[in-house]
Amino acid sequence: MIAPKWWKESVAYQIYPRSFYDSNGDGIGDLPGILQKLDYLKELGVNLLWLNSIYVSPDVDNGYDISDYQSIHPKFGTLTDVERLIEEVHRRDMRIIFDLVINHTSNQHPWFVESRKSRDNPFRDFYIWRDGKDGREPNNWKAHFAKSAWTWDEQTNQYYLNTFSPFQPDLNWKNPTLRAAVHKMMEWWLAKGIDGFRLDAISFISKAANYPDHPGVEPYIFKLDNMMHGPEYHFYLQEMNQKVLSKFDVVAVGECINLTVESAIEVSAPERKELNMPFLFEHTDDTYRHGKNPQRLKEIISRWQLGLHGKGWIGLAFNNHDLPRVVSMFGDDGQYREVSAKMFGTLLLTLEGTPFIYQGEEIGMTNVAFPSISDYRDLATHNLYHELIHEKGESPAKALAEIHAKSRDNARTPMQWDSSPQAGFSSTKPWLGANPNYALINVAQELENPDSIFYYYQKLIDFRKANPVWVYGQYSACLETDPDIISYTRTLGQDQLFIILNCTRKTLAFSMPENILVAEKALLISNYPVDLANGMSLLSLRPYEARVYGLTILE
Ligand code: ISL
Ligand code: CA
Repeated sequence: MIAPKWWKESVAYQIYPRSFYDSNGDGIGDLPGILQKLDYLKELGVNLLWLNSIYVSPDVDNGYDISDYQSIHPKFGTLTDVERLIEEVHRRDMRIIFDLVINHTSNQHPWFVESRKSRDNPFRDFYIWRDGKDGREPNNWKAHFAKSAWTWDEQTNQYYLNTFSPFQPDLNWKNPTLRAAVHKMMEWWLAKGIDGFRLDAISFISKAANYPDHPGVEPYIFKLDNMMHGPEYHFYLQEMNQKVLSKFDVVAVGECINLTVESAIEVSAPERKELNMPFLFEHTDDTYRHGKNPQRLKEIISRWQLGLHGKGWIGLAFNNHDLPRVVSMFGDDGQYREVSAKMFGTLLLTLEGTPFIYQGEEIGMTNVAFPSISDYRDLATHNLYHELIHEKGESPAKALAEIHAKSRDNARTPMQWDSSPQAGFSSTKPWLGANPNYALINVAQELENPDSIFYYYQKLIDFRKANPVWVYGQYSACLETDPDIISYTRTLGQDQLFIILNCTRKTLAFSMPENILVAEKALLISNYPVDLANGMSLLSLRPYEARVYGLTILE
């Protein structure tokens, strides 16, 4: 039996504040806007909110370059708005966690402004400074959003390390004074009453000893190995747990990139006292790189469900602010948009791990295809476009097609509230254009339709909150060799769920797994009407059909 915890039983919802709801007509979503929509979220049933970064930032990377950890960016509101929001969230029996970007800061952060002034500045050692090697950078690491992970600084004739962009210098976690400053800031936030953090890029806080080159001949190599999971990684997490997290009843969710089952257990096993859960990315990374593939998806899911049970815990998501939309990347955003949205919702909410719904997922929002690169705002998208055109020699049309499929802005277009101009998100032109399909896909419409994706999610969430087997049940794979169907049971005591999901646009026949007793079947939820009287066979699945049965195991 797994130790029960509120954060295992929660259903989480990620809010990208900039694109959620604009309350004051400046085109940018804000905290009062979130406040106005809390009842909507309460109606959906989610009870743990994660807000993307809202701190003061020059916004080179939409708030993932923080220049003041203890102030709110004026475009989002004030500290008073935050306090009000925390209070109103709690009044509705929900919890709220904030994003925390502590692998790096903005280059405008006062710590960095000081650090770069002189080699003997008291803040010098808050960042990672090195001399060059053989007339070039200290090593061949490529950054996420730049050619080199090192940036030359003329003031002191040294390079600083930046895992992401030159505007995001990495903090030097080896320095105990820096760590103490970070801990103090975290404690300040927790004392304000937030219920935890999502820790951005946390696996990068410890680098391989002495910053070794990546093997290879190219001048800059993008490989994460040496940039993360360094020797002090677990020490830093345990210290943070002991000094900060353990003093509060909060949750810490890590964005731990390149995670394996073993490393997930290391960061989330309760006895190790590090984080509560890392996010699983293997399924999203795989699909992002190789395209839809139900067979690979089910192999990944099974391996994680079996490997982690009773040993660790995981955060589950098919979408976030860095990824394309789930219906576009995993499902079908055309003819089967609604059923495929519901099918992936069923998968998300019937696995072991805390589910995170990304804003708009509950209404089946899709990727966007803006006509010009100038319509995009994301730094990584512009970098990718530049690389495709100038380094790979692609045509603008081909480059744009790739952007349509992969851009992080797919997830960042304004939330579609209704069919009025700007999707009801704002009274003015938003910071990033709305997806033109808002007239057809929007919250108002979903709330009017009893068969909508929204109400289907609501039902799944209700089940999950009321039945421990949905949260704690042991996973066992069914129909393992079927290439198109994902199927499994979850078992807790005498309660069992049987889940069967058609991951394709085809109608498929299947045979009931032997251990599932037909007579005891009870359909709890499906994304199609099941009308046996009209000759429908229980042994065939329509495109993207999803069914969840609740069974009782008789002794
Ligand atoms: O989004 C990605 C690629 O386009 C990922 O590699 C992403 O950069 C990585 O998962 C880290 O993401 C986090 O930190 C970044 C920030 O840009 C992302 O929005 C954030 O989720 C730097 O802080
Ligand atoms: Ca606003």
